[in-house]
Amino acid sequence: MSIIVNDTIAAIATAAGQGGIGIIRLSGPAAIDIADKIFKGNKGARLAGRKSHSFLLGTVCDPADGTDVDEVLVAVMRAPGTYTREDVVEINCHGGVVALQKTLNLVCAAGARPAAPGEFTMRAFLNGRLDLAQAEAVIDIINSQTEAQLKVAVAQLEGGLSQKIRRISDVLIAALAQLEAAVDFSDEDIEVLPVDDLSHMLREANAELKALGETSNRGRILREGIDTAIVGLPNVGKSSLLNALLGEERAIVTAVPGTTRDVIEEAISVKGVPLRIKDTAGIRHSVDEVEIIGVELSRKTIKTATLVLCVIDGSRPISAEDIALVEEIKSEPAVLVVNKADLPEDKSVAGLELPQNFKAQVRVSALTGAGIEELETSIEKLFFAGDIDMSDRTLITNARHTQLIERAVDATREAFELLEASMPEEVVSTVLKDVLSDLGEITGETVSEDILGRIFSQFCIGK
Ligand SMILES: Nc1nc2c(ncn2[C@@H]2O[C@H](COP(=O)(O)OP(=O)(O)OP(=O)(O)O)[C@@H](O)[C@H]2O)c(=O)[nH]1
Ligand SMILES: [Mg+2]
Repeated sequence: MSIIVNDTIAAIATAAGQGGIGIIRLSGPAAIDIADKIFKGNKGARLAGRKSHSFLLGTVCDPADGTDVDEVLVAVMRAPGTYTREDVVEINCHGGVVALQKTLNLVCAAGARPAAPGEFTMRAFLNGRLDLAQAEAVIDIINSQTEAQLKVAVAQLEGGLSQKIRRISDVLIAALAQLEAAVDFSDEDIEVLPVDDLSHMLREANAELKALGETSNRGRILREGIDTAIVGLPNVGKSSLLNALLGEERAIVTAVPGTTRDVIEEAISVKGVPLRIKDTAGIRHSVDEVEIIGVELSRKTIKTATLVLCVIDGSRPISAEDIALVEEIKSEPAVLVVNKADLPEDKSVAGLELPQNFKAQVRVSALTGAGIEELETSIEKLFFAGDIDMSDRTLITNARHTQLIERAVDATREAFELLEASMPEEVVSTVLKDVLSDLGEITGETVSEDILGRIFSQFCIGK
C-alpha cells in the first residue's frame, strides 16, 4: 500500500442540521497546532502540551479579526490512542450549522484540508487500527436501520469475519508451502505431506468458505429487508394490517372493496427483523381497468416476495377465491393472517386447509390491534428459527465480500480437483495464490488503491 498521509484533515463529524451539539474533527500531525490557532482557552489555556484525552473549555475565535464564533469544548487526543492513530482534536460546538461551517472554514484557513468521505476511517485502516472488513463494518453501522443489522455490523467491526478469513488463509498457506516445497526440492529427498492430506486440507478450506458464502444471503436480507407481501381478497383488512404493523395510518382504509389499487411499500422493523412490506390490491375478477392492473401487480408481488402474509376475513365464510389464493402462494414461508378477530369467527375458517409452505397461522384484529404482537413474534421466529442463528454473527453483509468468497469457493474446489487428478504442483499452487489474494482483499492485505477509493467513498464526510 503506497498511500502516504502526512497532512491534517478536518470535517464536520455530526449530521447536518440543527442539533444540541456539533463536532468538528481534525486528524493528522498538525491537528493540535491548527486547533490552537483558532482556539482561545479560558484563562489563556492552550491545547499544545495537554495530555491525551483532556478537555478544554473556551471559544473559537477568528484570528483575522478577533471575533468570537462559538463557545466550545475541545478534546485533545494524541496518537496512537485515537480512532485514526493520529493526533485528533474534536471541537464540540453548539449545533448551529452556521457556527459549525464557520469553525470548519477557520481550521481549513489555519492549515487543515477538508476531509474526503470516509477519510478518517481510511486513515484508521492505513495506520493498521482496523482491517478493511472492519472499516466496511463502520459504513454498515452508520447505515443500520434495525437492531439486527446493527448487531451484524458490530460483530464484523469486532473482527469476526476477518478472523475466519485469516484462519482459512492460514490453512491455505500451509498447503501452499507444502506444494512449493515439492516443486523446489523435487530432486531431493524431503518429506512432503501426502497428496491425500493436502487435498483434505483444501477440501476443509473449501467447505468453510462455502459455509461463509451461504450466510451472505442472510446478510443481504439483513441489509435490505425481507421482501414481504400482504395479500388477500378485497376488504379483508390488508391495508389495515399494514397500518397496524407500521403504527400509523399509511394506507387508505375504507369499507369499499377495491380501495387499494397500487402497491404501497414501507420499511419496518419487526422485533429487530427488517421487512420491506408491501400492501397490495385485493385479488378478484374485475372489469375496472385500474383495478385489473392493480390485481396483476398483486400477483407479481406474490411471486417475487420472500415472505407472504395471506390475509383472510375470519368473520366471513371461506370462499372459493380464498382457497384459490392460498394455493397460488408458493413462496416459503407464508403466514395465514385471520383478521377481524374482534368479530365472531365463522366456523368454516377452522376447516381451511393450508399447504406446507404456510408455516404459521395467527388471529389478529387490525382494528383493535389484538394479535398483532403474536403476528410479529411469529415473523421473528420464522426468521430466526434455524434460518438465522444470531449467535454466529459472522454474516457476509457486503456484496464485495460475497463476490470474493464465491470466487474463493470455486478456486479452492479447482485446487483440490487438480491435486487429486495428479496435476503438477505448480498448477495447484498458482490457483492457491489467487485464492489467497482474493481473501486478502477482504481483510485489505492485498487490496488495490482503486478499490479502497471506491469503498471509502461510500462513507459520509466526517467519518
Ligand atoms: N371489525 C373489523 N373490521 C376491520 C378489521 N380490519 C379491517 N376492517 C375493516 O374492513 C374494511 C376494509 O379494510 P381495508 O384495510 O381497507 O381492507 P383491504 O384488504 O385493504 O381492502 P382493499 O384495499 O379493498 O383490497 C374497512 O372498513 C376496515 O375498517 C378488523 O380487524 N376488524
Ligand atoms: Mg387496501
